[in-house]
Amino acid sequence: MKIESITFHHLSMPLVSPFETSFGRETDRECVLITIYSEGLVGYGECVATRDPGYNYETTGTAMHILRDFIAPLILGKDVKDALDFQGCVSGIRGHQLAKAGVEMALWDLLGKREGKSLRQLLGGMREKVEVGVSIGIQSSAQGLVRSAADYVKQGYARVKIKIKPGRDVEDASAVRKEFPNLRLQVDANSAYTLDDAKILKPLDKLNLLLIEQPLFEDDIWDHHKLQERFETPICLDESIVSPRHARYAIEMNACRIINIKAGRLGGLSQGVMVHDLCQKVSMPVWCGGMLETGVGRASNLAIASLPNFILPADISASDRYYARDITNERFVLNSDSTITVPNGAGLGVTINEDALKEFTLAEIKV
Ligand code: OSB
Ligand code: MG
Repeated sequence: MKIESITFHHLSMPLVSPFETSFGRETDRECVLITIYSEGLVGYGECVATRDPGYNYETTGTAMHILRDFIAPLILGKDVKDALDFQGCVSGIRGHQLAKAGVEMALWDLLGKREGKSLRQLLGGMREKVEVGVSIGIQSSAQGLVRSAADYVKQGYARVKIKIKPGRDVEDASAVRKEFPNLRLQVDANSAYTLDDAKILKPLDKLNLLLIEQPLFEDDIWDHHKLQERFETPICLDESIVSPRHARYAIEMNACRIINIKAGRLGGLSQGVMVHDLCQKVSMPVWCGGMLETGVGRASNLAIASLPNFILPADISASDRYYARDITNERFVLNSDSTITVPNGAGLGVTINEDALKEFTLAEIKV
């Protein structure tokens, strides 16, 4: 596909309620919408970089810089055949996975539109709907957290993930478990602990959790291996797995029993599928993580989560969990069986609401 021009929209969208993790609190969510024009078609991709370098080192600012000054010049005017061809084009750029992944998503959208196939079909997904759960941020109190969890359970979410940090961990998780003895429950620390202070998490082992997500440093794999040896509950890695190579390291080191797949963190959907396949070979379950995506990224997450080894429920909630107004005309809703339906249209299967896009745009660059 000949890449004729690209637009980058730096967006800021109000969240329906603040989202707090061990690394900070967001009331508005920033990201970059990538629009690629090619042979009469338009492809969209979402770069899930955040305003602050809290989840990883990338931000919407670094992403705009890398996208405009380094990635765009490598593909503009070129004939990019597919995702792997694109990965070859940008292989000289170290890191910046979130920026690369946003462009790869737009290329998949174009490929699907050209071939009249959905992203799910292109990736080899088999499910028409995906089982989902909700991710709940840190609340002002354990009682507040229980109320929030109760609200989501009532809406029909059959799995809940709660964010933890030192001082807000065992007590919070125990309070939710006490109220919901049979709820599928998991926790996410976003790298807030050291191996030494993770000792205090030991009581979590008695709460029948599905998994403990990313307790230790974002660039660590080895200490997670040591921690996994001391816990019955599966450790799940998120931040630490930034490529299929890292997934192999984690598997070989027994650093975790589950991997969270985010195409963004891995540098693209193609890399996400590779991690999926690698884990499937060794019978390690995976699940699809989220980054508070707009309808664009949400469609992409649903497509990849339809692959067979996505065994645990995804962090893909309904659109209204985060946004009163979204940039897509399509909104995702929760089905009564705690699933969300994977889009069927060509490519991502979503269209852009230009008025909403305008409303949320902080800056726009066209190359
Ligand atoms: O660690 O999974 C994470 C959101 C922003 C950054 C990191 C994470 C998250 C979430 C939200 O947990 C998942 C969602 O999109 O609902
Ligand atoms: Mg996580």
